[in-house]
Amino acid sequence: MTVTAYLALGSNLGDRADQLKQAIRKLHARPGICIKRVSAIYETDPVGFVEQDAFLNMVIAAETSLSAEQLLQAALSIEQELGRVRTVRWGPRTLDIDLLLYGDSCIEQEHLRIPHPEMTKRAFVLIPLQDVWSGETLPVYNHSISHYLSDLPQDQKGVRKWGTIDWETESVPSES
Ligand code: GSY
Repeated sequence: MTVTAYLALGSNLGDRADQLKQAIRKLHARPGICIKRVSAIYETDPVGFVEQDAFLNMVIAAETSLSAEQLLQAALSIEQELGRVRTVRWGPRTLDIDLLLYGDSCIEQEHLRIPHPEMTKRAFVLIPLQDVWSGETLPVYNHSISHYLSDLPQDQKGVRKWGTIDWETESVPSES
């Protein structure tokens, strides 16, 4: 049995676009994970700890035969493989992979909450999710992405399209 899972990727340290691309390639190379759709890349103003550089964010849809826990472990180990550096909590990071949705599951565990509890409050998640989301309402939340986006104040959006990624080839969009 396979499930479609949605993952959010973000980076604001080092070669941001290359790190996103490597993360997608590494996820796809893992047994039981097949990347189906990738959003555009968006440059986004930092949320939370605002005194840091802009992020590149994107969302990917993956078909997986892994459990949600196994998928989370794969994401965490890829963050480590790509040399995740996080100096300050909520601060700059080379790569962040968050599991947003796992089919229509609702999971409440200490280290794994699905759907991601903050996803409907973050334009840097909702806008790229729109690129790859094929359904109407979001599972468990039961409203559409545009419903949640229209609830966000304009000044919290801070999301600009930056480029697209061709993760299946060697070329990477340039940071300059
Ligand atoms: O939650 C992921 C890390 N993160 C981000 C992010 O990915 N993008 C933006 N724009 N702000 C963020 N603040 C944190 S923490």
